[in-house]
Amino acid sequence: MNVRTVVRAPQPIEEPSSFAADVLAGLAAKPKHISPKYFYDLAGSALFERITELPEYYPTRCELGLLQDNAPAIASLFPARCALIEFGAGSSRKARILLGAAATVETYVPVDISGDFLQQDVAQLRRDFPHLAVYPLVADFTKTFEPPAPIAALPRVGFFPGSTIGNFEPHEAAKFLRNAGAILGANAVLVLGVDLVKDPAILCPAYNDAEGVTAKFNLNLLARINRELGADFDLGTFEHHACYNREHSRIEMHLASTRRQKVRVNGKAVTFRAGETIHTENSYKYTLEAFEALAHGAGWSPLKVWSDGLFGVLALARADETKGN
Ligand code: AVJ
Repeated sequence: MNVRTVVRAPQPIEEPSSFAADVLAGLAAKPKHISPKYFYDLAGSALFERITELPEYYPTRCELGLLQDNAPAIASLFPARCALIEFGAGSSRKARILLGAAATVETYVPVDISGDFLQQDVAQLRRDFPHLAVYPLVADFTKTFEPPAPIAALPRVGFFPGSTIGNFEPHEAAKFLRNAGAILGANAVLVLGVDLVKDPAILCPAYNDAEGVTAKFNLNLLARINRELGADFDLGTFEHHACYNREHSRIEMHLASTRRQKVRVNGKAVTFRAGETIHTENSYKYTLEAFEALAHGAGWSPLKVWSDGLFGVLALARADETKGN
């Protein structure tokens, strides 16, 4: 098989029409909401890259530092001749840190719902890691999928960086972890990045940066709906709101209508009260204890944790594999 070919999962992947259907359903709901997975069109992905470089946005810097400082220790937990499966691989920047320290990884499988992003750096990866086989896989990792046939016999290590797990409701995060266990199988290790509960004086500016990049990122969702669904959102009449909800340990992002208005989306009228919001994202923050308890309930035992107090990188093992240890 040509490793430059994107392998399509045999399971049904997300239907192209679901963006329109999801947006219309979310705007008809009370309160209005749209899934954060729709932030990441080309413009949104570029804005997110800029967010990761903002002085206020600490998670990416913290995680890269933890991965760099501890790559040999993390890699030492990987089984020999394993496959590294990355869930939601946008760029392979973080995986490269692990791959550089883990000669034991034979195959790298970046999994993403968007084939465009996957194709991008496969060629460069192969040049940088000539002994590594790369099998990009287009699949929705919130559902189950079959790993590519060439890795059928290899023990697997999962990698889910970026605190992307924070976008899930806690029960969905548990479901993801159980699903990852089924995909990764026996002897699996899972390396996860998790953003931690902290002083709102640090949390809030990370989602309300002085330059307004996060506001642009949030508002791009309306621009995308205008572009792709022929809607007529006036971006000048919506404001970016981000606040920490202590009760639920999460940052919430909303788009607030500054006035009463009517918008047309895909031929349908959507009305807004003055101040009414569209809830666009939850970014859950965990204590290490709370996250370990969640993982435990989903069949994973903590092997080791690396943290700088702001962010955590956790290595988990399938609970059945550590029994009796
Ligand atoms: C990619 C989900 C981890 O929640 O911090 C950044 C997305 N939203 N700024 C996060 C995001 C606003 C990010 N995650």
